[in-house]
Amino acid sequence: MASKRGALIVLEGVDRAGKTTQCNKLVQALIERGRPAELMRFPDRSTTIGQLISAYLEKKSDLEDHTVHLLFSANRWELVPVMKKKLEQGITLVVDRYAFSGVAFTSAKPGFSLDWCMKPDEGLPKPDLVMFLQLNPAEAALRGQFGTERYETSAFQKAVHERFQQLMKDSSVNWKVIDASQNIEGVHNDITTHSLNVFNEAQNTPLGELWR
Ligand code: NYM
Repeated sequence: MASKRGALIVLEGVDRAGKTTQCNKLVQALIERGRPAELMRFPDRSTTIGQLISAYLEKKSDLEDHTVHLLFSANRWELVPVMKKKLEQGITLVVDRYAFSGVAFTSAKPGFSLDWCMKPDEGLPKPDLVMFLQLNPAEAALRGQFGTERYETSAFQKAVHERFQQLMKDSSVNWKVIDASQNIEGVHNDITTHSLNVFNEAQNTPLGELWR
């Protein structure tokens, strides 16, 4: 009998919602429970495409808005073979941002529809679970100064937050909203519970295609 596939679990949210901390803690918790798990993050700045994106985010280069949107998407597609292989091997992937960040951030710019932004990511491996770390922009602001990368302003983050709320209306995606204003352990417990609940289903259904 073929071995059971891993689950594809994504964490999303506005900047400073605690995604990276929680992704690391979730990987650790899954491994401790005997479930092989690995962390991935997008953008993956280590590839050639990722380096173009990184320079753009660090404001070392300028890129036209459609172009950079397509680069973010290409950066996901180039990792798809690796993702599929790991999932087939039974490894669960915990992913720090995915296509939802891609759509929320670009569509927060003037002149970009959600529909246009979603197209390039159509057909990506579909997450079994997407957890949105909900933190309103005012609470995020209380967590200290924004960094210096592109998009790190409160006005832009507010627009991104609104786009995420629109994306979450799509019932074809298994969204769970997590209250990210709790302490780190509280958020972690919620995330772990949702993740463990999704395993059975993931193991017994083939990997789907996003937005198809
Ligand atoms: N970002 C991230 C996008 O604009 N589009 C995308 O497709 C993805 C995955 O990049 N502000 C933005 C969101 C963040 C920035 O992310 C870098 P991080 O997690 O800070 O490295």
